[in-house]
Amino acid sequence: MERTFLMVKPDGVERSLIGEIVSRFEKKGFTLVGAKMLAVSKELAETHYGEHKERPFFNNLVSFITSSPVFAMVWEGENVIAEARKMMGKTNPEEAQPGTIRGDFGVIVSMNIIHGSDSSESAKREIELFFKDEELVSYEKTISKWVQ
Ligand code: RTP
Ligand code: MG
Repeated sequence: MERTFLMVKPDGVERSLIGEIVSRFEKKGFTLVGAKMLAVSKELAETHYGEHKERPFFNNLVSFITSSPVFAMVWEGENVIAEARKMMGKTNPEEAQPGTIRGDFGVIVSMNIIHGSDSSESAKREIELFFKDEELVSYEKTISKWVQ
């Protein structure tokens, strides 16, 4: 089953949007297999966003992501990488559609609430960067069939 790495960024944490965001992915039917609060170090931020090293916004991006804690998650499900990106909306909240996380809650591109892996290679790399194997669980939803 496919897995992706999602992260509520410092603005989402400070604005108390963790529950809202987790809820959207739960209701969609995806399975949460790992989650934690953490303060991202400068080194971790630079590695995570390494692909943007030469971009003019890189330093701002690193200082923003290290400015306050984040909520890191691993979600599992059918086509979850692409679906989560759809649910997040476009990078720039000004262009993100209503109904998407960035469209509903984001204001500016430098503070756009949530990160999500953009490919299976990124997902694998980012999950390994943020989580140890023993921090992730694997399970089937066997109880819910008795209560629905
Ligand atoms: P993310 O990696 O955070 O999930 O966002 P993304 O894939 O939608 O966008 P990406 O191109 O990977 O950019 C990473 C983050 O850099 C910031 N950014 N600022 N000032 C700008 O023009 C600009 N462009 C990108 C955004 O915060 C974006 O999420
Ligand atoms: Mg990206």
